[in-house]
Amino acid sequence: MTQQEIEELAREFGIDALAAVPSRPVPADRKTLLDLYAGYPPEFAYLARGLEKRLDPGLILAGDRSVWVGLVGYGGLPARPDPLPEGTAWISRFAWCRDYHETVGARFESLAAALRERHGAAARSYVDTGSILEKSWACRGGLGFIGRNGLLISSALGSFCFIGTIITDIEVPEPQPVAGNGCGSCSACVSACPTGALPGDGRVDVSRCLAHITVTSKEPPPPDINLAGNLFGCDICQDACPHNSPRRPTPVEFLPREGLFCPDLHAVRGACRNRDRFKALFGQTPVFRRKPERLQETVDRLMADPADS
Ligand code: B12
Ligand code: SF4
Ligand code: SF4
Repeated sequence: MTQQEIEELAREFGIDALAAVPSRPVPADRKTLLDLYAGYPPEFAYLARGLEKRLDPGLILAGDRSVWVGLVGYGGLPARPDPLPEGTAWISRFAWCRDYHETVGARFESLAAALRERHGAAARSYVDTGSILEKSWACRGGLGFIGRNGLLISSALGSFCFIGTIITDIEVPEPQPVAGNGCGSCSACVSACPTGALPGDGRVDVSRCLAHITVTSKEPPPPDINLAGNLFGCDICQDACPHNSPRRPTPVEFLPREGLFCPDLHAVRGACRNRDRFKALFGQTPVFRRKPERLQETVDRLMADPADS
């Protein structure tokens, strides 16, 4: 498979950047990763359980020859108002539209199906759904670098991009060398993070990260953590990043759904108490996967404590 053929496939399936990398175990230190995961909250115990597969895609697909990794940009507009309008909160860009596991997942699955049908290949696709170190493969594919905010940053798309992967038995050549760290002397995300969750070396202190506290945590938001107006997810360390400036336009399918751009907290609280309204407001978005009681705990905190906004 040539680079040109790979680029044509990306265009055909609506993937903004695509690389194919010869598959081999990830050269990460097993103990370092286990130590890292040991510091994560219990909701992430599955990361350590799947460690062997994360380090070696051959354990997912026997006979694997390459990992295809691609990016789909979701833009940076509209910008977050500063300050947020009174009585409203912020829903993260990835969550204010239809769930990317479905929309972006469908593109990678269609590409995997094409590899199976046209090339007789074995191919399995994932978008945040498998035991695979997605950012690491994107780096190896030369699609970007890991910033101090812990995210994959592409020169063309910034960090507002989803990552998808396909493990397959197609043989490919080695891609161009990986781009180096492009943070230079910047540390804007580290200073902007409202909870001090970024030590500045690419790691994230997950128990302090609002993306965990408002999306995956099964506990109410800790009283000592400033929610900074975030109802679901957090974009602050990405909004601060010069690689996301000037802001890229947002493709139509990733624009905020009605009622989800700076939603009114009273409306959200009402929806948390009524299943039909919850479905009408959040159905098919990532927010719908959150238990209404959990979301309401965040709403209550945001309404009770203006310092959180
Ligand atoms: C668990 C998880 C989280 C957790 C923990 C995040 C973390 N940093 O570990 C929480 C809930 C906090 C989270 C938050 C968010 N997440 Co998340 N998350 C994941 C998930 C499911 C697994 C990540 C993981 O395994 N982490 C553990 C570490 C060890 O693995 P790793 O980060 O991949 O690390 C490897 C490389 O990064 C590399 N590496 C690490 N540091 C450095 C430093 C340098 C200099 C270099 C060269 C390499 C390097 O080495 C590691 C081992 O190989 C991935 C999907 C996936 N399967 O990968 C999405 C994913 C990382 N999340 C994503 C998103 C969008 C987010 C949020 C932006 C959502 C939001 N707006 O609220 C936030 C961002 C918070 C932040 N600043 O990172 C996207 C990121 C896209 C991108 N451009 O990078 C992913 C890839 C999902 C997807 N398919 O699009 N997430
Ligand atoms: S997502 Fe928010 S809380 Fe998490 S590291 Fe970035 S700025 Fe900090
Ligand atoms: S804000 Fe600065 S330090 Fe943080 S990821 Fe972007 S370039 Fe790197």
